[in-house]
Amino acid sequence: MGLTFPDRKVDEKLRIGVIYTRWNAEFVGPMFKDVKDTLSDNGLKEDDIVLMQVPGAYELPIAARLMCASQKVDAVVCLGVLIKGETDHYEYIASAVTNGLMDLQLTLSTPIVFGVLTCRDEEQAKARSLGDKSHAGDWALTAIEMAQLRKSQM
Ligand code: DLZ
Repeated sequence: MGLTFPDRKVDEKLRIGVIYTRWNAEFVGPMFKDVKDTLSDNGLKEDDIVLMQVPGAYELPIAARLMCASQKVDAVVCLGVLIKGETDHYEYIASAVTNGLMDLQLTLSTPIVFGVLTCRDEEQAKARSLGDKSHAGDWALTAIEMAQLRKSQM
């Protein structure tokens, strides 16, 4: 069950972007730390991790587009937490972000890792952003693997 990664050393220069939201910062913060720590543990230098903060998840696609256009990143990880409220707002934002990020990576040929949690409540957000159930470290490894794949094909 779950995902395994090839035992691959980062012996080439990779630049990876991490875009993260201020909305639900108490849950996004730990995911951000896991992603950054995992990138560093796998050989990325501080200067090669490009950071950008945005207000909410809805801003992730445009921020990713701007970052890809200006920073020459090999892959981007987008981090956010959407928590279902009483209206349908959540559904609109979740599908706009999901579709926006997928369209963007296919258009730009720059891998964009989907690190956006869609949660029914704060309890679930806490469980998925902290501890054993968090996938944030895997998102960093996915970004490295996809950045290397992109480099090998360009
Ligand atoms: C408006 C809104 C709501 C209701 N919920 C969330 C959320 O759970 N997570 C999140 O990242 N952002 C939320 N936002 C803000 C939108 O993503 C966006 O920032 C605003 O609609 C402005 O475009």
